[in-house]
Amino acid sequence: MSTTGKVIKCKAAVLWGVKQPFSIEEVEVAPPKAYEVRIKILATGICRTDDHVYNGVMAANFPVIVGHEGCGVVESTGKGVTTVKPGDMVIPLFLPQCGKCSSCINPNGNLCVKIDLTGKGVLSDGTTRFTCKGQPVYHFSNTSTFTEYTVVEETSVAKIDSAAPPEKACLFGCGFSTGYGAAVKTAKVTPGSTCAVFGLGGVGLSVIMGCKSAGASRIIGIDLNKDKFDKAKTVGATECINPRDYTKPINEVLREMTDDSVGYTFEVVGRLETMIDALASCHESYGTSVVVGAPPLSKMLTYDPMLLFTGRTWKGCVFGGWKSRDDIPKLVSDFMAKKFDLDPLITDVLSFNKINEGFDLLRKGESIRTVLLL
Ligand code: COD
Ligand code: ZN
Ligand code: ZN
Repeated sequence: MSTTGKVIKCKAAVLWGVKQPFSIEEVEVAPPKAYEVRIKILATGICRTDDHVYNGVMAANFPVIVGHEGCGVVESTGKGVTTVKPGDMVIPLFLPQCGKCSSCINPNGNLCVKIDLTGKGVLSDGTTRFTCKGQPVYHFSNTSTFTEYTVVEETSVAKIDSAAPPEKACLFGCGFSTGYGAAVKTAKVTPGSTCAVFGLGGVGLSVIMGCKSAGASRIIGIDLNKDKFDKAKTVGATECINPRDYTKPINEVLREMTDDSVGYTFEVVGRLETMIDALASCHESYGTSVVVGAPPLSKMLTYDPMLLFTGRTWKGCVFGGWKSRDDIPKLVSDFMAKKFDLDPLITDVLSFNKINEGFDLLRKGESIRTVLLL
């Protein structure tokens, strides 16, 4: 029996308040309105940002359905939707691409104005499509993937190869694309270059994969936790160092190690100190340093402007710098063509009901990515 145009009752993991465990509830998901798409989610990754909502350090309205790294199949579409149809395999996008705003129009921009940075959690008509126990439940980051069905705007959906395996393709919704794009799209790492990556979590590992696929000759991984080194080498790091093993500042260590030839550095920790260390570690004349980690809120940085005066380039990126609807399908095609392997990033696969266990693994630092199957 077709569900088109009808309310769907299904399971979702609802966060009722800060630091309350995910509660698997029966929710009602309204049909998509005009320019909206209802998606059956098949798999979703757990990202640090979802935990930031749980901890109350990221703005959101409660109750809320979080999750923003998913893959699913279009169940139905609202009036006016032309770019996807029922049955299409899709990735919901926390960074939309409306195609009309100043970032979308400029070939070098990607920060679409439709991104929901303030956590208002409603669709463009100001309402939600989720209800639980008679109460509206808020959306998250234009996505909400911790549910069997979600509704998103057409501008927040990328149609991908229907043969892509959802339990891997979900990583294109956030972690992999963010790191890989920082290297290949934002820094534009060149063949034969030397790169240094600060922070070897899932996003840092994806940066390493990007540096490798761009043809870097040396990729140096940097982390305070040496347990991260083996995995980093598996995905392409040529060597790994721990700043705590040296008395000299890390930029001097890197200069000596590389005969002063670090072309690209990446900050993938989200700390002010490592942002400056990464900047100082790239070549003073031709080096580029990319801020990938989200900085702590309302914190200021002071730095010696001589670091830039000599010629360095300092940049940042959201979602790797990709134009989400245009570029994610191409990245998925590259994956299907075996240009890179996502398996090293997926440490755990659990059924959706075990979502709280998945978050425990993240909090203990034991997982890179946990994928939940719906
Ligand atoms: N020096 C070197 N390494 C360090 C230091 C330090 N001072 N401190 C911590 N580390 C290491 C940790 O040991 C860890 O291995 C790594 O840094 C961080 O990894 P994880 O596993 O905590 O996190 P990731 O890789 O999944 O994500 C980290 C980011 C900082 C990239 C992430 O939190 C983030 O800011 N993402 C980008 C923002 C964004 O686009 N958000 C939108 C949707 S998520
Ligand atoms: Zn994320
Ligand atoms: Zn836009």
